[in-house]
Amino acid sequence: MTDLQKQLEDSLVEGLELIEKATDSREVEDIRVNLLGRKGTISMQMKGVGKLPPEDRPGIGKTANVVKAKLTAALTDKLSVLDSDAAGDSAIDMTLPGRRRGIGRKHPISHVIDDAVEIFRRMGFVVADGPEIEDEFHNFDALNTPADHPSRDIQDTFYLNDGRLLRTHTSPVQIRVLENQQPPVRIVAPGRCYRRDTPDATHTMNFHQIEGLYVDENVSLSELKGILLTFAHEMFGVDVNVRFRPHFFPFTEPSLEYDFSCMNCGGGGCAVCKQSGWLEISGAGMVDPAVFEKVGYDPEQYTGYAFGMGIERLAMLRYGINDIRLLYENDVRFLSQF
Ligand code: 2NL
Repeated sequence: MTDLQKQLEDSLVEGLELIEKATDSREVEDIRVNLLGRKGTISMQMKGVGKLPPEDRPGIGKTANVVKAKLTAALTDKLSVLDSDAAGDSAIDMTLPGRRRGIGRKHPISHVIDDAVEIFRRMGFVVADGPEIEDEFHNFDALNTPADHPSRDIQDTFYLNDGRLLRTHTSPVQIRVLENQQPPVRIVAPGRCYRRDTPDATHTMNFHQIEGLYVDENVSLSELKGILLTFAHEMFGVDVNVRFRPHFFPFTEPSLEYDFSCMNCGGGGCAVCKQSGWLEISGAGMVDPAVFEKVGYDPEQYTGYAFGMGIERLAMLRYGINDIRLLYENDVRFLSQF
């Protein structure tokens, strides 16, 4: 081995050692210049090639190329190791402002349900809950709804293949409570209901209802009116009045529909109440004795009132929403207003 060959190989070993110990990219660059630069160790050593006998020259050239290639590879590897270490540090820029996370808020339907429940809770009602998939007995039969009643039609109710159905109101929740509890019963049942409607500005195939029920000895219709009037005052303000109109439901007798005086115009007539001064809210009545018999209550001993309310209807009146479908599109620009 020639002296030059030994010098080149020593330079390689020393160079690799230096590269290994380098701690930043500037140091690596200095090592590169010192070894491989125009005036670097390897270049200077190669100047001696010309003085060698011609037969030794190709071997030295080969060694020099191998040494250069190994050093270059070691320099590149070191730089990429230092780079990825540095990336780990610079990913945390302590001077950047924090990223603000959007704060979610209650859906207007949940808002109205929570407020309605709280109002009824203060009047002594307890919340009851039950399944959304129901059987015909709890959704229809126990509510004295005849087998040929139009609401049972497949055009109006979603049936499952096994004969069960998606509840069309929350009344079955109340039926289940009556089956399992003795009077006095004073409950509200808020929840999701399903009906086969064609969606438009006032209908969706699923909607929310809150129903109330009070059963005891000597419960009267005038108490129902007081409860609904108090609810109207708490939900819409003390100027709102309530009126009853006669109606028919299979599960109540007598049955009625009730209206709130228009909170938009104070009852004088406007576009919201279609100039009538009144807004139809929902139905109510005294529980039909046939319902008491279905759940094993003595209809001679007990009376009770029941009422329903559409949550979406209340939300639309409260927030001035003119299309029910807005409540189901989950457009953040809409939802962030509540
Ligand atoms: C409506 C308004 C109503 C009831 C719901 C009810 C519940 C039981 C017994 C008797 Cl367990 N009635 N609920 C009563 C009247 C009206 O909802 O317009 N429904 C068609």
